Amino acid sequence: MTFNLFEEEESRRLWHEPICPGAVVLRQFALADDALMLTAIKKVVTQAPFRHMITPGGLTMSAAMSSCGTHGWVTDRRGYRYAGTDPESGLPWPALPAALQQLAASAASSAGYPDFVPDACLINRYAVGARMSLHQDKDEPDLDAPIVSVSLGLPATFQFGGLRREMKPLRIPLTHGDVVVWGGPARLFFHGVSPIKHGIHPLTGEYRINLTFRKVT
Ligand code: MD3
Ligand code: FE
Repeated sequence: MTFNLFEEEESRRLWHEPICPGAVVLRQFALADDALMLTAIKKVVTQAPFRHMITPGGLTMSAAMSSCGTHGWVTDRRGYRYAGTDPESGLPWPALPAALQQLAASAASSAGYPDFVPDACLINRYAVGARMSLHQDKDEPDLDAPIVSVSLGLPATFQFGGLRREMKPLRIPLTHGDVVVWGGPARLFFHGVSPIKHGIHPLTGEYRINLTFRKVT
């Protein structure tokens, strides 16, 4: 048997970090596929460009968003919902790239959700200073399905609370290539993203990109 120091080093760079029952960070799970994912996203956003949506309360979101898959998440003065077409174009959302769907399914499987098949991906783009305030993700009909999130580009501090908004959130650093799987008891926990600090990432420049894979149908 050959003893490959480099291989051992490579495997040591990827590890599971449980946050609480139902939530686990898979550090650098997506790192090897970073360029592939960014290329796929670039193609999606030529068809469904990033846009700053308006909340029902009339505020413009600081993160720009797009979606791919059977449904996209949209918000406007009428409320939040999943929609089968992009309201900007009236066209169906771009297809969910198979390589991205497979990566999300394999992350979920590695976290104990072997049957997760996402059908939608929400793409969030954060410029320096952009944030996301504490919220719950509860627009998906099947709350037994987890959500898989992939962080790319500039680092972020993720805020992870509990079932009630008042619970003081944990602060979890997420960097390029980190994947988080949220399911079970953590699925409805409040969460948010602190304002992105300035920096330049070699692949994304002055942005953080977050992908969330969801089962919407
Ligand atoms: C915990 N996005 O798109 S991903 C969102 O970094 C969203 O862009 C953040 O919150 C971002 O809705 C956080 C991590 C995440 C996603 C869904 C969750 C954490 C979650 C659902 C339940 C609990
Ligand atoms: Fe969320």
